[in-house]
Amino acid sequence: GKTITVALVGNPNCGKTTLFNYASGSKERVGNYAGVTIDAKEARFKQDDYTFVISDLPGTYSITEYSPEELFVRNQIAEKRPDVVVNVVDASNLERNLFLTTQLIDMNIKVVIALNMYDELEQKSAKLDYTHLGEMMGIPIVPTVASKGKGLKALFDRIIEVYEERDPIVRHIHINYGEEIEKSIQNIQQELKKDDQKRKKYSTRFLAIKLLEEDQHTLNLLTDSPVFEVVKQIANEETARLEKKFEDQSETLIADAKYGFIAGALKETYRNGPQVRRDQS
Ligand code: GDP
Ligand code: K
Ligand code: MG
Repeated sequence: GKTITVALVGNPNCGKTTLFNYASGSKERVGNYAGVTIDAKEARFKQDDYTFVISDLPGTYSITEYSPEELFVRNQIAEKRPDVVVNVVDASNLERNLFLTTQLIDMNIKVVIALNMYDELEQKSAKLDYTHLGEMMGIPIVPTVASKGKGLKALFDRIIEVYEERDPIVRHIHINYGEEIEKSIQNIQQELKKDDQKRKKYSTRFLAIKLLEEDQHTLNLLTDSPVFEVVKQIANEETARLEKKFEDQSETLIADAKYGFIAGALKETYRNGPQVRRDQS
């Protein structure tokens, strides 16, 4: 059979390690990464004809470059290139968890969302049309309760579908950053695309967005590129243009657009449960 490499990515405390242990039958206790060398725990297991090599990555709210954990996770995704990234999302904290998802969307990689803590959503009697939310993001969403092993068979079945490029939900969407930011992205991307090696290895849209965020790590990735000097200059010009026009940091503008996308998607798909009055309990 085939081997599929899978990386678990998500915020701290969303249930990654629980899912990892349950799926792989691992008895190993994976504690917090605080104070410990940052690494990825790896395990292997079979489902049907497939062997999964699954890794449990440190929890992060974002994949920028502000902490060693974030950089580690980013490199695991962008350089190690797992076949499928499982974005573990805490269903009881959607808005915050989906921020990381918007960054994965920019990276244009194969993603499946494990909508974990689904029991907590049900307890609140909240309603989420996760099929529609998945359609809007181009990412299949599978509800799971990792602590009870619920939904995990369905999750790995879905990973196979995505890996084999048979999943009808999967499509590459662009988060719309608004006319001006899109113009800037395009100008940078146009130049980046002249570098065949980089365009094969990375999503040029992701690189362009990161450059607009003045991300040093991305600049470092490009120092060996024949278009480096030109790209750097265009990125500086575009960043300055946006910051002047909107009187805000370009990184903030991009984050605002991401939260706008999430708010719009949840407005269409999420309904809060009825408020419970405290004095009744
Ligand atoms: P990680 O930081 O993402 O690795 O999260 P952990 O796997 O350490 O889980 C954090 C906590 O959430 C633990 O107490 C788990 O037992 C609990 N947990 C994990 N999955 C679920 C779930 O689906 N539902 C509920 N209610 N709790 C869960
Ligand atoms: K929790
Ligand atoms: Mg963990």
